[in-house]
Amino acid sequence: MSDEEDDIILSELNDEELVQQMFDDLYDGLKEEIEEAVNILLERKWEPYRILTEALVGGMTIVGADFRDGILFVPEVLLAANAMKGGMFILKPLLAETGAPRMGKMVIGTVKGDIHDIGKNLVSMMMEGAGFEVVDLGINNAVDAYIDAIKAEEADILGMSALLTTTMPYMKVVIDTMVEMGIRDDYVVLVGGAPLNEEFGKAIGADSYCRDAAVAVETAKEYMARKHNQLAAG
Ligand code: B1M
Repeated sequence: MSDEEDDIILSELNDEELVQQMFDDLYDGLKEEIEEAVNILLERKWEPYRILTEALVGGMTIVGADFRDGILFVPEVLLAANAMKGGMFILKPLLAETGAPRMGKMVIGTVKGDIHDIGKNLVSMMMEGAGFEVVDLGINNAVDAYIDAIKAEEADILGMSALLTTTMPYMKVVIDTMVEMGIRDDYVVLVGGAPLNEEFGKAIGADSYCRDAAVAVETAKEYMARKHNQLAAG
């Protein structure tokens, strides 16, 4: 870091400059600076969701592009991810504070062979914020972990996340196993992750592909509304 950067006082930047600085700090993996900036934006009455999407996810998009292009490498991206998590940790209780009524229960996890968890964590946070109960299985989940959890937790929804083209086919293994066990239709299966798309979601037999955390929340709400209507009608 240069001396010039050392001198930056985050609270003296205007909102636009501060978000730009957060992009730089996220890129450099500066967790404390990210946490300070998140707190400053909160003091400035930014909505937690706006901070999450505009500043943190925005910054991570830049990191992702340079990782793809071979400008950044795994250790640097890990630091960036750690800084992002610092910011998310502050926002999590605030996103969950909306006081929404309990909407339903979701079990979510990243699939076997895959250790990416930022997107999944974001989905969990947003779902909790919307009033869903979320059981987060973490990363690297084999089929048994998913099946055991949805049964034990009596979940309404199974959410799966995959960030690698090599791990996304594993979602089909889980869904096929549910079909074989005769329990597929007992759950709504939502899938997401950067390499997926609508077509893939359909091809593997998921109920819906969710482009981002906000879409996951809306989709989950729609399915729960349908379920409640069916129960009311039946
Ligand atoms: Co990885 N990585 N990574 N990585 N990494 C990607 C995914 C990659 C696209 C980078 C690139 O080349 N451009 C690339 C995959 C290429 C491919 O498969 N085609 C890649 C690679 C290759 C790898 C390694 C193989 C690198 C290596 O070792 N040589 C390795 C694999 C390790 C493994 O999993 N076995 C690896 C490792 C890592 C780190 C550990 C360094 C770190 C992860 C840290 C962590 O997660 N704790 C990392 C990171 C951070 C990334 C990028 C840069 C960022 C991912 C991220 O957090 N995005 C990523 C590049 C990219 O995606 N542009 C990349 C921010 C997050 C908010 O978005 O996860 O997409 P996302 O989640 C979104 C939506 O997708 C959706 O909602 C979220 C919020 O809006 N969503 C869901 C996600 N899951 C959902 C589940 C749902 C619903 C919606 O369920 C209902």
